[in-house]
Amino acid sequence: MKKLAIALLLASVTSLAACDGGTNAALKALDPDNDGTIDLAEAQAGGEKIFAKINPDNDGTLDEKELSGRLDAAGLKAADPDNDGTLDVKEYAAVIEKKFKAANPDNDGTIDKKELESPAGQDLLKLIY
Ligand SMILES: [Ca+2]
Ligand SMILES: [Ca+2]
Ligand SMILES: [Ca+2]
Repeated sequence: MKKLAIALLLASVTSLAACDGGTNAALKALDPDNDGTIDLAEAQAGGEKIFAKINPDNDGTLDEKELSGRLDAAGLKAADPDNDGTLDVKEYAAVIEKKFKAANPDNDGTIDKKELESPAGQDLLKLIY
């Protein structure tokens, strides 16, 4: 029993460490001015890269399949005011801005590491990294 508890503990510590490493790597990649935080311009720059990356057919829009794992169907619907079932670059930038605001409760214009690790921050991260 004790062994199992230790194994479980180790497993959770390992996954925590992996998660933390992921956030650190993301922060580093998204923070070219290296001030330890992500501002909206940096978030949008990351978003542009992801948009290009997950749009291999290069038709200028992202459909539900291309967005899978980043934005669920409800998220797509909310981010799709013209209701054509896809996100163009403008709609994608708008949803990033919305999620950026949600992940920045102290409203200081930047996402710090702690904010990035919050559920809202992870939600934003899926769209920009
Ligand atoms: Ca920065
Ligand atoms: Ca649309
Ligand atoms: Ca902040």
